[in-house]
Amino acid sequence: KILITGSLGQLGKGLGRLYRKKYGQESVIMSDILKPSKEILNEGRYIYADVLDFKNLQEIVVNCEVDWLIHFSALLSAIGENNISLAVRLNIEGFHNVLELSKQYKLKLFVPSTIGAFGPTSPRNPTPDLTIQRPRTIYGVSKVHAELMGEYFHQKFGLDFRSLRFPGVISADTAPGGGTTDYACQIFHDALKTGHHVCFLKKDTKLPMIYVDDCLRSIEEFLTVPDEKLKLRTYNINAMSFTPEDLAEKIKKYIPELRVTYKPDNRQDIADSWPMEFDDSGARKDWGWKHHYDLEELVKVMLKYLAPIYGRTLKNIN
Ligand code: VAH
Repeated sequence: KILITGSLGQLGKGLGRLYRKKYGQESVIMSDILKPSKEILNEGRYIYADVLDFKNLQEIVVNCEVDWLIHFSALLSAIGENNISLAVRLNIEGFHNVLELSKQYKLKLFVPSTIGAFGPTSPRNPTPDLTIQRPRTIYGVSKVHAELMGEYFHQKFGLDFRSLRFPGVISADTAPGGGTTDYACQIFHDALKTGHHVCFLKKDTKLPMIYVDDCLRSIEEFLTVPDEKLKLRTYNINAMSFTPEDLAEKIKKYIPELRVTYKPDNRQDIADSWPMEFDDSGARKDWGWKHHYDLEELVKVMLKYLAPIYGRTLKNIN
């Protein structure tokens, strides 16, 4: 059985749907501390789970015969900087609970990492799998901690710990969750709703990005790679890099009236400390990772999904 923590978030929702389809509704237990939508409740198992409550988690692992644990619960980069003590508790203490249970019950454990696990002293153009990691956000520090602890428990106790470092994930069906890359989700809604987007990053801020379907497929593929093929427990995953200006230009092909006002805020400092190009050659070589969506495809799939929701029909979008 697969337990997903933080399953109502940007990645959890999509992975829950993918795994329910792939392994059957009874094999997937979506969990979070919020009330789920009717759709999520009706399409399979959902349970309240607070990763800060060890006993609660332990009961679920035992009673629901969990053997895979996908741990998404965390505060992302920007929101973590505004609530450091909660980020420490959730991203570190919560992770320790999950790590301890995975060891105790021999679970396969997946924890997402991020471009945010690197900092200003890491090489940024490109950033390889193995290099200096001195991130400047509590989110990044907690993700480096998770990578190191997971790797240690793998060596010491044989824990099947796996992690992928993701770029900014672009998705249409979940509201952005306090990340620094979330302008790239919001701009699509603003373009369709008002034609005006206020971007919290400078127009030339280049960041690695990935469309959510590619991100979720990378997890699905990575978790079924035979252990002997893995040279690392944590791999970079990439699809493309672009700036807010690049993205706005592509959207203007379909919504020419789009106007962007650039008003950098505290998230600019975070973005300036992150990779600009992300080297995922390790994942491509060791277990055959490849992305499908580039910037053109990303813009089309996002607008095709969102336009009807805003009552818009766009010309020349095939
Ligand atoms: C964030 N979207 O901005 C997340 C991610 C690549 C960054 O970890 O915090």
